[in-house]
Amino acid sequence: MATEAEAEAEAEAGEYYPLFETRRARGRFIYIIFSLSLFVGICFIWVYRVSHIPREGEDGKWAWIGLLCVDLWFGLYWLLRHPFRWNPVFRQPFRHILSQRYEKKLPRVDMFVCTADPGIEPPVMVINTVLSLMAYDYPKEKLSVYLSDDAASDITFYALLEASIFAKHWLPFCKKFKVEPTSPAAYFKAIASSSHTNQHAQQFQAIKKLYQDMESRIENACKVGQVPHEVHSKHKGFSQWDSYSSRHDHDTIIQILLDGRDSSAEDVEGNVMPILVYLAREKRPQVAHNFKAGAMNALIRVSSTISNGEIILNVDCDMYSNNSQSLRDALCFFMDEVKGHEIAFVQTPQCFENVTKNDLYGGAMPVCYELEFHGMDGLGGSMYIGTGCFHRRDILCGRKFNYQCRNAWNEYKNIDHMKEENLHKLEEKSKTLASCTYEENTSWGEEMGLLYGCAVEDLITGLSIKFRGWKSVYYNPERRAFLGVAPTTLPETLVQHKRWSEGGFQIQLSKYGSAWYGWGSISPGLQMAYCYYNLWVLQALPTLYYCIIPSLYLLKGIPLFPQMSSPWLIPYAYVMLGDSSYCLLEFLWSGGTIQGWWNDTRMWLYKRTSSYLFAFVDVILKRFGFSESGFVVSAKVAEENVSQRYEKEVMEFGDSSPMLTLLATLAFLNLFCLVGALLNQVFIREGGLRIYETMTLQVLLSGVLVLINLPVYQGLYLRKDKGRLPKSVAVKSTVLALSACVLFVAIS
Ligand SMILES: *[C@@H]1O[C@H](CO)[C@@H](O)[C@H](O)[C@H]1NC(C)=O
Ligand SMILES: CC(=O)N[C@H]1CO[C@H](CO)[C@@H](O)[C@@H]1O
Repeated sequence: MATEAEAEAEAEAGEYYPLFETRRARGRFIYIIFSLSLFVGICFIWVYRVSHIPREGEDGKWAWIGLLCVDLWFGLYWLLRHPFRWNPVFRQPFRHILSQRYEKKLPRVDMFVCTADPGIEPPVMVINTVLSLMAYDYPKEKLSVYLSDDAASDITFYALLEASIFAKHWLPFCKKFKVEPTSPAAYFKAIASSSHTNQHAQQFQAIKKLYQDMESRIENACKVGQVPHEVHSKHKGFSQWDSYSSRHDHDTIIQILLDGRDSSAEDVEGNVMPILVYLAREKRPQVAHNFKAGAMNALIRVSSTISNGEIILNVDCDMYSNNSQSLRDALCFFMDEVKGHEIAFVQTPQCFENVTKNDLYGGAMPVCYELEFHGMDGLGGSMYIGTGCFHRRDILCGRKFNYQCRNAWNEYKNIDHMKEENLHKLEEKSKTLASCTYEENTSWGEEMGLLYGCAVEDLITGLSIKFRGWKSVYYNPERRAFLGVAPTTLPETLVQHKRWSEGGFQIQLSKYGSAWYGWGSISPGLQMAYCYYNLWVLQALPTLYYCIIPSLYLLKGIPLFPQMSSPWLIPYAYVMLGDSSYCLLEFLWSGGTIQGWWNDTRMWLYKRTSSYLFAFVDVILKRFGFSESGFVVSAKVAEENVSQRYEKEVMEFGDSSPMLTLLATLAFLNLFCLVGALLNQVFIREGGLRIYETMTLQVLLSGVLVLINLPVYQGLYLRKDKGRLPKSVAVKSTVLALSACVLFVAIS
């Protein structure tokens, strides 16, 4: 192959430069010493628990044994955290070298955008994502954008039709003025807020008006729930909705809106435009549609007949491209002559444009994206997280790794079939590929494409690719490649984490979770790192135990931790202080704030005691064949006053739900226990500060839990707005917590 020969020649001449470089993190030695010292502390805690079990008949024996188990589990789980921190690596691509070497040979790229509900994911947002991708700085004849609409909404189709017309103005405008970001909505917002005057004011105003007109037409259509009459009759695409009966029961709808070929697919300056395709795969009520994985697989097949790009980019419909160069950056990894051939996918972090300063719901997960993913990359590759990820098509379709196979980038060919077959035939062919029955008796969903049957199809697919011998790269540029919308209410966040933790646990229970299945294909460190994420749900019960039992025993006056004067207090203090300060430092280093860390800690608690618990129960129930697997689309857009509260970082509790009741019950339980114990101290017991001496840690624990739950008490007593804790939840949880306390004290 020419490329390889060239590279070798360059390498021989001593002037070979790779397309990307990898740097390792420093300071690992200090980290290892520190972790070892913490581990010694943890061992002392274990020893204390084992050696101080209360004797038969003494109070608190069983509680103590429970704590022993919980402490053991926390210590072991803590060990799993380390592989992430052994060897974080940071990648830097060199796109100018890519241009020098491969500008003429750049591969075709197919970009998939999936949407599932026009009510939650408004069409205007979706087309902004589409437009931002179409405007990538890349040869336009090699780009294709596919929108998969699982709701088969004619309004989304209408929006895409409008976008295809607007794009004819937008793409030349972006090119001419080097517009960044290339999502029109984000661009106009950024320009509006920047003060410097615009040199190209006239064209700017013109295009802004075009955009606003389009936006209002689409929003109107959404409001009345109907496509304007004149458009409906003018475009033949809408006739495909004639046989449509509901979003769960319809034929495949496919429309090639821009075919990248004829003159109707040129922009206003006569340049080629990317191919643009709308797809709503066939749905029948009796056939499982496999959620997003099913949509992605239909897209993979349909795109293979239309453009067959070698690289597939997949983004959520709310994640617009914030950097028109990031496609070239990603290609640097794939096309590198030395390492590129073993890389299956390039993952960028999931970043959000509307995370507030202190990130009330912990949505940004800075430690995860700024540290842990880099750590996984150092161990053989980060996970595939379902958005902002570039894949090689053949690998996504099941190809196994083989040391012999080197990069072979096909010469770019004109898509001749588009000329030969007419578009109508091509669409007909694609329809069968997206039909419900196509996958029967095939290995789609098992070996090919995204895997089925797991709530986190992306994670398990990425893992199966690793098991086939491939590596992946985590690319985390300072200027974000994609920006999305983070959950803006508490219930949304909790539901999202329920799905994630549930899916992780499903993976752990599948063949991919076992240590021996992946033996030899992924490193033990990476296996541990995956375990760390996949076992989230097992944190639920131990955390609940820590939130309930020590506080109840505090109320009753039975100590479960070492006294102030005991030397055993030292390991406790060291582990607690050491670990929290380490986590705090890590959080700050990752770009968070102190208040943000406190919020993150609160969410850490809430996720464990509600999302993970419910996920755990659900997985167990499903194992025994009880409930149905359901995918909840997290609501992505808020009402007016909800977003105001979000910006002020006031917690949004939402409607009454079992998750909320549980959280509130725990909050009240701790409040009652703490207050009860203190009152007991003041009014009943004589002799001063006894519990401070004997039960310092329990008082502290309850105290911290009360402090962390302040928003709950506020939400009940102090707030008057709509986002406050629902009355019914407040009543239920107060009654529950109170009766738990009373019962517990009475039983003894
Ligand atoms: C998004 O892109 C703009 C430039 O267009 C840049 O100024 C901004 O920092 C980027 N945002 C993030 C979060 O990286
Ligand atoms: C959908 C949504 O809530 N968007 C908000 C994201 O945050 C910015 C400011 O931080 C708001 O202006 C958006 O309305």
